[in-house]
Amino acid sequence: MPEQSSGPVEFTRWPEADAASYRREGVWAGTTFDRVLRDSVGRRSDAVAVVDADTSWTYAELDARVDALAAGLLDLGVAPRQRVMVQLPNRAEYVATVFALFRIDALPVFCLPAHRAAELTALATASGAVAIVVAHHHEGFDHAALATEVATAVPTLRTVICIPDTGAAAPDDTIAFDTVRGAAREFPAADPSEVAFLQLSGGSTGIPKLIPRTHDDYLYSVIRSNELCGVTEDTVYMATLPVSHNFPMSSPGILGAVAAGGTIALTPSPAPSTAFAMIERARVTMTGLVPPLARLWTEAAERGTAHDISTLATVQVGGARCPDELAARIGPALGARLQQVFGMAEGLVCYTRLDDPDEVVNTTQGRPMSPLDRIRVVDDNDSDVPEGTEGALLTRGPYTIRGYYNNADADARSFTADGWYHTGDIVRVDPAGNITVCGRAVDRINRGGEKVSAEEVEEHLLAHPSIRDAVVVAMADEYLGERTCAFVLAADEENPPKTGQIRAFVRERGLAAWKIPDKVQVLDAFPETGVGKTSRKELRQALTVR
Ligand code: OOB
Repeated sequence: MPEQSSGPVEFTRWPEADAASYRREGVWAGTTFDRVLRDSVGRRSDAVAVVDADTSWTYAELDARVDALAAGLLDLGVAPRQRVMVQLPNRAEYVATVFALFRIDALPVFCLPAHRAAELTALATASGAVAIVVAHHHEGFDHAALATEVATAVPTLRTVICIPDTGAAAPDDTIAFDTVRGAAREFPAADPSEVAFLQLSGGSTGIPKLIPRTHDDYLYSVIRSNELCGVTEDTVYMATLPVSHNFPMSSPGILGAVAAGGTIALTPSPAPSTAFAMIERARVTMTGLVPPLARLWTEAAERGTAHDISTLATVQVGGARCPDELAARIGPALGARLQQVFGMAEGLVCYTRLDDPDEVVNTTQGRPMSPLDRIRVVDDNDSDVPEGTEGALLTRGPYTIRGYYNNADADARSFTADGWYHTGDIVRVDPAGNITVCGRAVDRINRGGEKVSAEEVEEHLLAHPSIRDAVVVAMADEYLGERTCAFVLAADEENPPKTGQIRAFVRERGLAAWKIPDKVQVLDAFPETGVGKTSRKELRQALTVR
């Protein structure tokens, strides 16, 4: 069903009684992202709001850019409540674009620079986006060409806005980012209880799931994160991970920095050499990393760095399980306090507290940030397990969604009738309430924080004419935690497909690089469970016993 490109954005609301109590208790503060920015501009106009590799803007400068860009977007025909895909790398224009969309009450759709044709086409179609904002080349890839191709395929997507390469013109069929400027005017006010943007799900199914987040619910998570992480106007938060991820976006992330009137720094690359230089230049106090990156930084710092990274006070690690051995090394190596973050784009975010004992910080993933978060740990029959026992984590609360965007099938799988979200994670909770993530219940592979849906990759493999069946499973990996292995059955056993060809085939279908199977193995048959289903468990085990 093609999604309308304008009109109200439907979503599953919280039950009225819950919403009323969240408002009464001031948890949902009734403000918007635009007002949060305007407040910080009012208080901190001359303070530095955004720094990247070659830019530094004060709050007043950011505000002026947001004003001009917002007006320019309206002049281009982007209307309130319409969706606009943002596929920009970590650079200052990212911040201006997202806040300009908030200012005109349009909804950013947070895409990642690694997304390719398959993902962007699916996201454009599912969101009904009318425009996409890209930077021409990033890491050697032509994003303008890709965006133009996707716009040709998806009828609603009519405008490609492109930041040209330095010194070059914007390519044909795109609108140069800098020309999207309009005269100041009154902008439509957003409703705090409505959807502010569409976030992407880590996903365990073939179809991308879009996550509708309201101003009220998301701002609560940002403000509460700020309190808990000690974010103030002196904080310089550096987005090291791709900033569209929920983690650097809001936990407390760049939005936390803006809400506190602090500074956002954006590093063009997470590699220690580049990132450490940025820490020194912007006097970064806080950042968030996935475990493989935390290992790279830790090892680099242990070897010794010429850069002064002594301003770094808090280093967060999340997105995937941080090995205890690594956790113990991060703080001493980087000269900062470690904070583990276990969160999900659907809502719930858990933190270790800055004053927790080392034992808790180094071995658990913390506890929910809000006293209003509710969690349950259940067995296969959805019955609560005894405290301290492993089980599947369910959650519900003031900033956890009650349904995906326009996706009844996914809702039926992921939410109980009374609104609990099935996180797909297997956890254990200790008597103090701290959560340890032990594994996952769904077919999702966590490749160093980047999630891979087994089903999504299997669907692409099955499109190969020489493949009769395919199963994608996780294989343990020292560095990334997990990598992907695809087991396939040949359509013609005399003529099995070559494994290299299969990987090239998946890449050519336009999948993000992190989803290309790390390993492909052709089998004669799949092991089966007692009821004749393919046994993923046995396939996973086959990988570990070698
Ligand atoms: C974050 O969000 P998503 O939506 O990309 O992925 C959520 C999933 C969780 O369900 C869990 O399986 C895994 O990522 N995860 C962790 C973890 N943090 C996330 N598994 C073990 N240990 C951790 N610390 O990844 C995300 C969103 C907000 C803040 C931080 C991470």
